[in-house]
Amino acid sequence: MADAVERFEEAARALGSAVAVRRFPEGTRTAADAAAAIGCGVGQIVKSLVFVGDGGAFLALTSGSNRADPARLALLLGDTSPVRKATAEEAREATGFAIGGTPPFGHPRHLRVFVDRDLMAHPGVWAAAGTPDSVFPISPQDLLRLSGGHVVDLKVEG
Ligand code: 5CA
Repeated sequence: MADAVERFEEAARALGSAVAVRRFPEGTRTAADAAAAIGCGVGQIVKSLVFVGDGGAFLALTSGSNRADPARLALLLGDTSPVRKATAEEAREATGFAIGGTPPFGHPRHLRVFVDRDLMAHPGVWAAAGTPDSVFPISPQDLLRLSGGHVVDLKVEG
């Protein structure tokens, strides 16, 4: 099986983007781990969170310093029932990658994507590149374009 980073790099290339992946042996599994390894603010880490609503799985690209609010996400979708976090198995099925390494785009099938407005305030952000030890830098504008996402207010306030 091809390394998941190679799969992601190939998928990014197919979208017309050359990503510069960096690997950290100490691990980047969580936003805090990634920020510590990179030496950036945790708010600059993109959490690629898979949720499940009435219409199936979708993605909430959430700043590392925020929590995604399931009630807000349900409102954005127009769902009547609350959304829930995907199980590890559902997340892999939806994105083709395991939790902890889920990239924000380059998935085998189309997923609806919401982008946390707070990510747009940074000159650059970092996201997972397929594995729990890989990340790549990207501008928020390119993140938006390549993910096909929509900027929304999705965080838990307060
Ligand atoms: N590599 C880092 C930052 S680039 C990363 O992928 N972070 S993350 O936040 O996008 O992925 C971890 C998230 O996966 C956790 O915040 C949590 O929401 C979710 N998660 C972790 N373990 C499980 C699990 N067993 N089942 C469902 N979701 C999980």
